[in-house]
Amino acid sequence: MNEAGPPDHGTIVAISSPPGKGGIGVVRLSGPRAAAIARRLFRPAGGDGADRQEAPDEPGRARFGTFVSAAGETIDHGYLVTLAPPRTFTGEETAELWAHGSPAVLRLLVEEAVAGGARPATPGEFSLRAFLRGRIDATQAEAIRDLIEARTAFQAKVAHDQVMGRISAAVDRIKDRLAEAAARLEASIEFSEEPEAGRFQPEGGLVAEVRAIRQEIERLAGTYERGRRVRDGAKVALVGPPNVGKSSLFNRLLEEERAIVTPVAGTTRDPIEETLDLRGIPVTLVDTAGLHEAADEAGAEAVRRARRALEEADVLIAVLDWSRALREDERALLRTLDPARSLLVLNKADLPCGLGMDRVLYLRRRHAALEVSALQGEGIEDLRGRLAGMVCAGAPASREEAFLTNVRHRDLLQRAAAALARAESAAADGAGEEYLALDLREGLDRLGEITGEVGVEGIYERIFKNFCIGK
Ligand SMILES: Nc1nc2c(ncn2[C@@H]2O[C@H](COP(=O)(O)OP(=O)(O)O)[C@@H](O)[C@H]2O)c(=O)[nH]1
Ligand SMILES: [Mg+2]
Repeated sequence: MNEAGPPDHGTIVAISSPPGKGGIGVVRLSGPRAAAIARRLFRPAGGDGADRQEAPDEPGRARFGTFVSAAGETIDHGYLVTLAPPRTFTGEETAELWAHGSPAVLRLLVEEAVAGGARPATPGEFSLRAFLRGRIDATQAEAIRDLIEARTAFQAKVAHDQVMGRISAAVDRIKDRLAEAAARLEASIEFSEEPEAGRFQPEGGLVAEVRAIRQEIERLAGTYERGRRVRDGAKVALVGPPNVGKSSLFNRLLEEERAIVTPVAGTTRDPIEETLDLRGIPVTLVDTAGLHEAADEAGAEAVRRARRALEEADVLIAVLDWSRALREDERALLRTLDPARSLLVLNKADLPCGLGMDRVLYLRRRHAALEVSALQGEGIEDLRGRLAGMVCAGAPASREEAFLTNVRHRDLLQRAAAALARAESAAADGAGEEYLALDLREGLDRLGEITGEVGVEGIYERIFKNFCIGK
């Protein structure tokens, strides 16, 4: 393996459809012999096979036939699609075998392709090749992974915008502007002997231009704070003593019977997680065991896990029982609630109030408590709205604006901005233009790293290695 990734330019093969069974499964080959290897595994229908050489498959057209082993045994039937370079995903000759989605069949096809001269692909190797051949840049490769891993339709749309080059376009605009400033500066250094060297300076002066570019970089980097929610989603944990209706509420919010609801206290041992789509943000809802005194070892472990879930949560939904008076441990829970990241819910509002109206008024005022009935569904839409307001606060609501969802991009932008800030303060200190030029180049390099045109060494390790095989 060289520093950029796998070394050879041979033909690679992998199952590109998801693991497991399905109606259709796809084995993909890429490389100089992709079509030749695939054709040897394929007998087009409607011929005895003798005319295969005379009737080559047309690039981009699916051809129906049977897949056969080197020994001549039929494996399955399906389609062969060959694609001619350079207009393929990898930029190389590509062949796809569409068979039935049987893991055994697909594995057999891969083995036959390997016997025919292909090599099993490493994780992310198709994407790496696409990158190395300039078909996609690093941000687009990363976005493909995000697209595949999207849990909500909004996430998928945002990722697709990035696959289509939205982040690269935003970065390239800034980079072009910085490259021009750097080129002007370098020209003015080169011709510094000439009386008119200053004519290379941008209008308004170099420092003002560098500052404006830095601010643009910082603005783009700042969108990450909002964009990360779209990509990472949020974790919301239900907390409260046993039997107040946490699991019932969990099911209500998910509109399905997932958590086990029982009238016996302390049945939810493991935190149970499910994902909820709240205005496009994937919200992982966690139902915890009650934070009660553990009666046995398993109960103690459940409480520990519940505590951990609470620490990791972005938002807590604290649940109390409307139908009875507060207990001491519940008062203690109320004292620990951080209003910025918690919602207080008074459940069982279908029953007569046992909390006492004074207490209810106080909880409404102090904690903006919400009365709901998990059993009958009252107040659930309000709760959903309040939760969405909290979880989605600040997250972009539309895909119209470009925003970052990838921390690698944010970090490189911050490093580029830091380099420009150094240039600005060097200029203020009267440093020579050569120093400024170095800082501007440094800024350009960091921007170039975002799309992957700079720093190709080790890019396989940093970006592609974590992809799955077949991608
Ligand atoms: N009347 C009424 N009973 C409820 C409500 N929510 C839950 N319960 C009942 O309270 C008991 C405990 O509920 P569960 O969801 O298991 O509570 P958890 O221990 O906090 O998870 C069950 O018998 C539920 O049917 C509600 O809104 N109204
Ligand atoms: Mg429960």
